[in-house]
Amino acid sequence: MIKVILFLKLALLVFSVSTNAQQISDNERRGFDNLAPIFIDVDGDGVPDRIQPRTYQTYHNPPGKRLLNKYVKNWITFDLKTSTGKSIKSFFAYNYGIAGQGGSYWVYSLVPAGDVNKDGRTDLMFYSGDDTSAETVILLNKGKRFSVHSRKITDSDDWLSDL
Ligand SMILES: [Ca+2]
Ligand SMILES: [Ca+2]
Repeated sequence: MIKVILFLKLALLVFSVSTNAQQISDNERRGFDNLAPIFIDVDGDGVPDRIQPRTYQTYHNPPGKRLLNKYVKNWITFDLKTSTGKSIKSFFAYNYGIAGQGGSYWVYSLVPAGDVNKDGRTDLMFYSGDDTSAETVILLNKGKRFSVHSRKITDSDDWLSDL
């Protein structure tokens, strides 16, 4: 009986995650040049908290080699500041491609994912995609930090048929 309940809980969890994945609407997808703040109530006090997206690059050219575009990685990260003044800098960082690469992801989104692990805290979902594939990352809200719960890569055919 316990096994059945666990299975049902798991099935519900998977269902709610995939349901959330479908809820990202076109106007929630934004280019990596759109770094306008995102407001989500992450500490559950009823007041939206401010999440500031930020992009940066890291350079890793092998010793003695010229710095080529393929050695330049593009990252996006997020800084949280709650309405009560608590902050978590760079609570999640995501490598969305390399410089000069045509095929890297070009849109992203960060939205509430509901309470995925049922601990009372709202969790987040990060989405990144282009016209061929997408990746969704569920971030568990641990209060003072966020941890990656799952990553899922889908191709666009699945994505479109889900809409
Ligand atoms: Ca809040
Ligand atoms: Ca939670």
